[in-house]
Amino acid sequence: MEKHEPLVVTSALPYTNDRPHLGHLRSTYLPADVYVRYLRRAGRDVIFICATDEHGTPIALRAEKEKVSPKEIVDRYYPLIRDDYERMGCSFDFFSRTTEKIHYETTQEFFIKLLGNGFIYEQELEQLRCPRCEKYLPDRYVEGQCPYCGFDGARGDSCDSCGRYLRPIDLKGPSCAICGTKPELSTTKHWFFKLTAFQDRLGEWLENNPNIPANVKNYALGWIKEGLKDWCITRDMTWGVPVPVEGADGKVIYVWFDAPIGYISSTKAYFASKGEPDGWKRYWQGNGRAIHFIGKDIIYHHAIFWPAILMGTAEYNLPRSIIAGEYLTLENKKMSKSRGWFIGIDEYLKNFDPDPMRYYLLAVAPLERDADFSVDEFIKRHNDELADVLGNFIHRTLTFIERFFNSRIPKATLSDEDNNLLALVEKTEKEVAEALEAFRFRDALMSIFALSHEGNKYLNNSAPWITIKTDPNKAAATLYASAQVVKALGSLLSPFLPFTSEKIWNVLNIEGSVHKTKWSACKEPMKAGHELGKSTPLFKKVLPADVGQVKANLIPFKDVGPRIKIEDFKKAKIAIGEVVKVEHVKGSRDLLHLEVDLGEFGRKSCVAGIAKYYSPEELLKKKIAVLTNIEPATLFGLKSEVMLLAAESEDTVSLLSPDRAVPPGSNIR
Ligand code: B3M
Ligand code: ZN
Repeated sequence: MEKHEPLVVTSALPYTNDRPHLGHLRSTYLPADVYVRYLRRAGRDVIFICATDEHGTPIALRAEKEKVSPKEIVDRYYPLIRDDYERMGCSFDFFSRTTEKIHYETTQEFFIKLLGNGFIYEQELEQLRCPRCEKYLPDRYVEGQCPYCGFDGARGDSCDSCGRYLRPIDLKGPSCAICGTKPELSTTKHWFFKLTAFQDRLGEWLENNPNIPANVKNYALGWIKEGLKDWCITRDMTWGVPVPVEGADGKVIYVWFDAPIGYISSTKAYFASKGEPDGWKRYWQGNGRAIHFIGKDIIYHHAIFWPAILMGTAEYNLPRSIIAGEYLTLENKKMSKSRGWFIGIDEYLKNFDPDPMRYYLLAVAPLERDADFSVDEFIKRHNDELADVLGNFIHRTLTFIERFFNSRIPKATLSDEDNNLLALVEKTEKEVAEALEAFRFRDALMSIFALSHEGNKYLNNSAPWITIKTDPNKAAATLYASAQVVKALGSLLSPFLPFTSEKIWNVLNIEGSVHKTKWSACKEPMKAGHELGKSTPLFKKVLPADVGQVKANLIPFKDVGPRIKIEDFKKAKIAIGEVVKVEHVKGSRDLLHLEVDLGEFGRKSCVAGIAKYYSPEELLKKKIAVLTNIEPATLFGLKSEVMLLAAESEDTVSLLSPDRAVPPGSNIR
């Protein structure tokens, strides 16, 4: 990277209708923060900008469902979202909002500029309209099936399954997200951005840009090959930036047009707050460049729409790079806000410190690969790597110095072995810097841990607790070198574990904050005689007895619902029945008709929807659990007097059978 380029680093602007979870942190905010923290210390002219993305249908829909104004929703979430990230250590220089006046102005300027340059035009088009709600249905106001991949939960703006950008009229079998009604087509006027005009330039820009990583490039080039379409950038709704031309009443600018402009308007807001209204230009014009950190689901918007908008204005530089983090699963299952399967940042921080999670998320997999969060793995890495390798090395080094040298860095004559260890610091510093410049966050962190590992090995082999008696000069040299490695670790870890490295700085009794030092501080040894503070262990190991509690604190176990009394349960009469007759129900694909022998309760008829999972042959003679006192029902003209009990999972159904021989009619309690 050109060392003189002023850099604005951004992380995707979160929608202001929900608090963030670990998936967001991992894909976008954490890597951006690590990168910026490194660049600042490397002396680069860099600012880290974020904002909440406060327009769009997700927020309008949410407001509608809660029967409040969208403004109320965004005012509620803005501070929560910002604080969640900041409490995890994300060190934004400025965290703005897209409802700021400066954002409206900037967005409208973009619109007018592009209109003037001939890249925005007006067109009548057919839109979906809900006859029941009596309104047009933009974006997420419609749900249906993706025309490309067949995914059923696609929305009118994009498909979560294949990642494609969609229009409401593209959806198959659309329905209104508010009331479920089938929408009708109706004609209205909208403004379009001439995306097709940029097809070739975008392709060239992507092909020839070595700073765009492969995942982003491949997706984007693939879409370009499929052919781009002009892009409707206005919507029939009231929540958003007003369209700054005549005849646009009741319409606002599409959220995905204004959101990325938020990167620029937030930079403006930042400098305005510092009393330097023109300061933003250094980062977006001249030789200033932007680096956008995003999640992989919004590559289209950042690698296609956004650069095209910038090209169309011809007033700003194109992004230097777009880094797209892949997904995080939770215990190997896709995280899902709607199913409650996720770990919120706020929930995490109620019981844990930020750094162990930062460590885990960065160490578990490279950013360009999917990663999994597993509590067992989290505990294992915390114990083995943070506590045993890093924490232990630091604590032992410092307590030996406290005991043997009165807490002062000893004077030392270094042997080759000691010098080798110190040479490793220089090598590690280089490796880490190189990896970070190339966005290889995991590699960078692993290099630092390799150094810590070597430090541990060196300390064990040199055994200063023995040499202090046999060869005190050697003990002094060992602890001198180890202490310098402790300092190096404190310095090198600062982008990754900002709280821990500050603690290390404090215990080393070095003045000021580690985050304000130069990146090269790791190579500046503490002088002999320098007095250290008192060391306490940096990480507390999770003991086997505490694992259950850690799990309970992390995993979003489902609530079992309202409790019932034992008397209520006893009302259900459940017994073992033996299947004595089975046949398919004529005219139904799913149903089987069974006769079940329930011993003293007699033979009962049962109609069950298990034909997809069991053949009649499989069921015959099987003993299974049956609810015997359910209200009888009639299905397809057949009497169903009892109900079979079965376990259900996502893809199958399993009947419950006793695992020892018991006669039909045995009660289950
Ligand atoms: N508000 C969030 C998302 O789609 C969206 C990002 C905007 S970045 C300019 O995850
Ligand atoms: Zn799809």
